[in-house]
Amino acid sequence: MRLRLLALLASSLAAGSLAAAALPSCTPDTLTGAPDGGLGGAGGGACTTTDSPCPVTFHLPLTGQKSVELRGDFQPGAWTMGVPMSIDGGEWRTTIGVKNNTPIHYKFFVDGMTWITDPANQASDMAGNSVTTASCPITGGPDCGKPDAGVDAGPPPIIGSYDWRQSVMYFAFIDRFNNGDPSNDAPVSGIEGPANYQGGDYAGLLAKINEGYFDTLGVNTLWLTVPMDNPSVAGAGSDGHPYSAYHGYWPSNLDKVEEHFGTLALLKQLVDAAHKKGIKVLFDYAMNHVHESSPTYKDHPDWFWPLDYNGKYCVCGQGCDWNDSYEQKRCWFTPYLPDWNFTVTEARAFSVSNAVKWITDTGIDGFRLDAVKHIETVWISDLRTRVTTEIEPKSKQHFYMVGETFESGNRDLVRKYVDPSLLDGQFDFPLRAVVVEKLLRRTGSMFDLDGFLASNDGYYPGIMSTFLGNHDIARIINTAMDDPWDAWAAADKGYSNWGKTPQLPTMKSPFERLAVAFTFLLTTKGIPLIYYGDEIGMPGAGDPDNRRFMQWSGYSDNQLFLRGQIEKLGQIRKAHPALWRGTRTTASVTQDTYGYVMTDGTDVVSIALNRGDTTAAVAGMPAKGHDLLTDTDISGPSVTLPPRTAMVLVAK
Ligand SMILES: [Ca+2]
Ligand SMILES: [Ca+2]
Repeated sequence: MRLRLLALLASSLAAGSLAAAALPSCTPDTLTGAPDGGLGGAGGGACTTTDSPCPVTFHLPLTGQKSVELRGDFQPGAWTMGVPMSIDGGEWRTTIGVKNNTPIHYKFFVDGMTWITDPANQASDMAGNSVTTASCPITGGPDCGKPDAGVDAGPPPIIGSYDWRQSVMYFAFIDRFNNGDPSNDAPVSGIEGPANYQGGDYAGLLAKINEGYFDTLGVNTLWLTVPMDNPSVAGAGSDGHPYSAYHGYWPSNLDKVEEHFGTLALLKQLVDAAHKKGIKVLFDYAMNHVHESSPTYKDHPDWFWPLDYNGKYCVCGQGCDWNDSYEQKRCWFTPYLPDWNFTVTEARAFSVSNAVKWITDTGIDGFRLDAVKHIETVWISDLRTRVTTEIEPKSKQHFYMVGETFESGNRDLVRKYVDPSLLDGQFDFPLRAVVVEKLLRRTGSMFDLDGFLASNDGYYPGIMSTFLGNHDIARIINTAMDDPWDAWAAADKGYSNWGKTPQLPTMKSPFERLAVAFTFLLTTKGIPLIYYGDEIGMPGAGDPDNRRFMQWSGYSDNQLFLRGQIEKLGQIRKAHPALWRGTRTTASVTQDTYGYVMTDGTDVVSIALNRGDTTAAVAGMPAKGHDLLTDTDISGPSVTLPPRTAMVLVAK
């Protein structure tokens, strides 16, 4: 992790100095034939203005390079973090949209170390960068290019009146959240409690929506577990315990609702109730595999990869490799989960149609897409095309798709799918890793966090989801303890996912640290995700202990403190657009403190964090400020923070 951070810092410094030298004050408007400018900008009678993006394709012959990035001034920050080029035939290639009739300056950044000009383009500026100007024809009438009412003009493009950047998301893990109908509990025989159905259902979630639980918490977007019918059978887990499909990731009858959760009518009622409250609903959609009991598999075995791959028993992590770029797409997660082969056109069309039908049947607003790197990418682009042509013209809103690529150390792979033709965003695993290390485990210093953010703020061309915990990670309160718990240390102490598992901490400090970390998430861009129960610091080891049933009563004072802080932060975020769409600038950094300012026009909010266990001063804050968390006036510009606290300040 440390090496990775240093490498990123070094590369951004090198590129920064180059960028400064690369921008001449006056540049001749050089139009060259090298990149393929002006392709299809007016295709299909689309409205094209002088401000419309005009597509340009860049090429570089393949001569053994390991990686090539296009860098330049075509978008903010692209001299530091460019656009990765892909191998296509015998060349590296990428297509980007650039401003029409406006010169751009660029270079290719090869193997993460060498800058070269475009060999196919002789035009260059005085600093030695390649220069090109794309030209697309101007079409359309006098209203062409004017945004529809209510559309925010900020990137990325947003359809409709809802700006997804203002979402605060909550993962309601249906079986473990709230039991509103004991008649459908039906645990599967022979399975221990932690791996069995525990009774949560749509009726339970609907009750909490109507009670206003999410409004109070400042949550306006729900992520629900996979709704598709799973079989009521046992399957062997990798830990040797038999499991049920309480998690929803064993889809069988793809067009039916899981009966432990409720009916399609109830699910539709739940979505409608959420919408009445201004709450968006996302389903988890599992498209990598089906359960072997699925009629779809029985009827069409040729739609799935065979378990035998040239004599290899192609279960991921056994005969096939989780990380091999080919095998990871065709391997079976377990011997009872046949893996879709989406290179088969008919199979892909069937599966994409199934996903579209769930949208039209229920009126949901987005998908959380599971295990993205394990499916053929064309499935995602096919779904995006159908959503764009069939769903959005009717809903008049953008359908948000966020993916899961469980990669903390590979930002390029995470970013690969964040593209207008694929996903709007992904869960920001790399950012989570840094935030957990710096704010909860207190390793290194806050300079590390600042250095990471310097490159991460502009890294993804979409709306990412930021988070601390999820259903695949041991509960985050453990990591925030004075003596941070983690999987390997826990094993030393005799803890495991089954048997001896962590209890609710009795001291306040871990709850305070979590409140500081949530302050960071709720005052920076990205859609903050709250994993159910993290708002009250529920403890738990790894899967399945991180999926205990939601606690609804008997809270400790520390739990109420943490939830109260998150409720305040949710309301503050709602009241201050700077926190979700503003620009972040660093105000001050020390070993244990971090100050930054979020700005959106006249909305300016300053945030001070102290992760340390002693009182500390944070510089760069307003001279006369008001702390929205404690509702008190504060004198700056240096403010004093007690141990493990944060301030969210507006100028008075
Ligand atoms: Ca139930
Ligand atoms: Ca697959």
